[in-house]
Amino acid sequence: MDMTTDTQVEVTDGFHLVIDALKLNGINTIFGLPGIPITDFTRKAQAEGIRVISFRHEQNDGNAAAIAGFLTQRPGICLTVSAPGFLNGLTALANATTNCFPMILISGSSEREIVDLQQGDYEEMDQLAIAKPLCKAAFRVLHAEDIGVAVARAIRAAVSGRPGGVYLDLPAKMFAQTMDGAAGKKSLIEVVDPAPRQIPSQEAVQRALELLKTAKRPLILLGKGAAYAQADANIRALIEETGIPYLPMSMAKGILPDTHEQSAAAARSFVLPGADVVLLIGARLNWLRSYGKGKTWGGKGHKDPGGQKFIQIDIWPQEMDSNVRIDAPLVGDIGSCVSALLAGIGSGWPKPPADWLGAIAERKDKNLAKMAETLAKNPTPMNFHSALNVVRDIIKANPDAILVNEGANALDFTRSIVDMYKPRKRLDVGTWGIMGIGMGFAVSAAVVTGESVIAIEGDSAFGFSGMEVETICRYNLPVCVVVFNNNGVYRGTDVNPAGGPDVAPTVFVKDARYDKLIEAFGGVGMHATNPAELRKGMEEAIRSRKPTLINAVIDETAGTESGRITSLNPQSAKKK
Ligand code: ADP
Ligand code: TZD
Repeated sequence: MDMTTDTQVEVTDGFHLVIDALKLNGINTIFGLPGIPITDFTRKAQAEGIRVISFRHEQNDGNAAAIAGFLTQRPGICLTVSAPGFLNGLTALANATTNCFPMILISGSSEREIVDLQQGDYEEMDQLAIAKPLCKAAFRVLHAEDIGVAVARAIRAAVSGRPGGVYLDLPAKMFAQTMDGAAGKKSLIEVVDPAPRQIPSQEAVQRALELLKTAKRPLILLGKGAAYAQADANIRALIEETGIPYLPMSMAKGILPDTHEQSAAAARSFVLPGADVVLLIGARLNWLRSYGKGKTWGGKGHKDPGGQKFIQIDIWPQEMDSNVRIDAPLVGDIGSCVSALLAGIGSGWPKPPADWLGAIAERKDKNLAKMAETLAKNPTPMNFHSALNVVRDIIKANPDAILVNEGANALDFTRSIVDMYKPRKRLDVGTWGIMGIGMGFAVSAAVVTGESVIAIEGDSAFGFSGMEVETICRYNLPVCVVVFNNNGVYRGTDVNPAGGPDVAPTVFVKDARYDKLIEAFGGVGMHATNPAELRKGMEEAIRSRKPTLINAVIDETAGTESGRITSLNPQSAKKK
């Protein structure tokens, strides 16, 4: 707050009211990138004790904000300049909304009068209209006295119900508006109970329990909503007390340790078609689960249901029946729903039939033995498996470390090979399979949790946010980036079908040295051509907590096009 010299009446302004409103609501970090009209805002925020983490591209601070929201259940804040900066941040806002991560994109904007008359202001754009279809809610504040309400609404919209992205438009003029300090203070709102519990109805709980009781081959599917909900102990109790096998989706890995005997992850293709009753906890039946039907689920044709009955726990009522019939919808927050189920099962709940559990165990043992054999090989050049065998050991020895992961093969193999031991430790490309989250997530995870971060990156994936290694060095974050370098998108072996001097569209510069990038900013670069070198580099990075980038040379012929989702590539009908 400033004191005016002439009247000695305390006045405040738009800058300070936004800062005070955020602080009042426990928001103490902003991920941003300065410029007109928000440069002074970043300075003032820092002066007022907010941690301002400044990035090199807004998509990355947007991703940082989104994952901060996932990790903390508080909206992560991304701050950008107008038009181009706003648009750069928008991908992250849309991705956060798609993934149900709470974040608020705050962008400065140009003068309303000029924008609306389209008179060509500096960075002119009707940002509010553009943001609206890509997020849960969008608000603009024209008067400083409305900041308190706007920030409160933005916070509520981001974290209540199904979490998601919110856009807050702050025109340049508004920052400088002044008002009486006491009135300004009074105008701020400390949000009470921003994400109210949503208790499921007793009938819905009863219906779910009755269906679960009839199951001969039950299965529980945990999604990233379950990780977000932070109901870890109750979810574990539900699984252990019912004895039902479970499958974790990618970012739900670690809610229970992946080595848990009830994990059916190594028997996924057996349990999905085999199950007769499936309990979904914070997981949608979207493309990642083959829409709950088709051959994956034991259906005859690709649109036929497999005959399972579904119980679905979700906070968003409209999620029910989005792909197949949900026989027992359980609408509410996961914490409340799971504890209601726990109360209902009591102590004498019968374990699932032994033949179901036995068949799963048999499948698991077989697949795990096969995997162990593959991991034990030590081919030259190093491939995904031999490299990931190292990462697997490192995470086992450092279960608190956070694993960020993107790429195609680099993603799919890591997900299936590297066991997670604790909740919310695996952060990845999520629902869209988006590339570019890597360094934003890594910076955020390190800043928010203080833990070591290991980012396993395909070389293509890394390129989307690679410049943020400077940010990692600048803030001296304990991040170890491992670039799985196989010379291209997917693989490095394509050739130009026309035979000209250009390389194929999926091919990069051969034998690039990504490790040199981080050295430019004072970080530690390493070059690893075999598992022993990779192990040494990763161990050293974890020990020293120094910003590190390891260029891990991977066989350029390893992997497949698009990893596990090759079949999603459309096929040309025309034969050449
Ligand atoms: P995954 O990709 O891991 O399967 P999804 O992103 O598809 O997970 O699903 C997450 C689901 O969790 C969304 O439908 C969302 O509405 C739901 N969800 C998020 N938070 C909660 C919560 N606290 N309580 C109940 N449901 C939640
Ligand atoms: N652009 C964006 C924003 N997201 C995407 N998912 C893609 C493009 C397409 N894409 C994938 O789906 S994976 C991938 C791209 C470009 C990179 C795969 O190559 P990689 O990993 O080097 O990162 P692997 O391990 O070599 O397969």
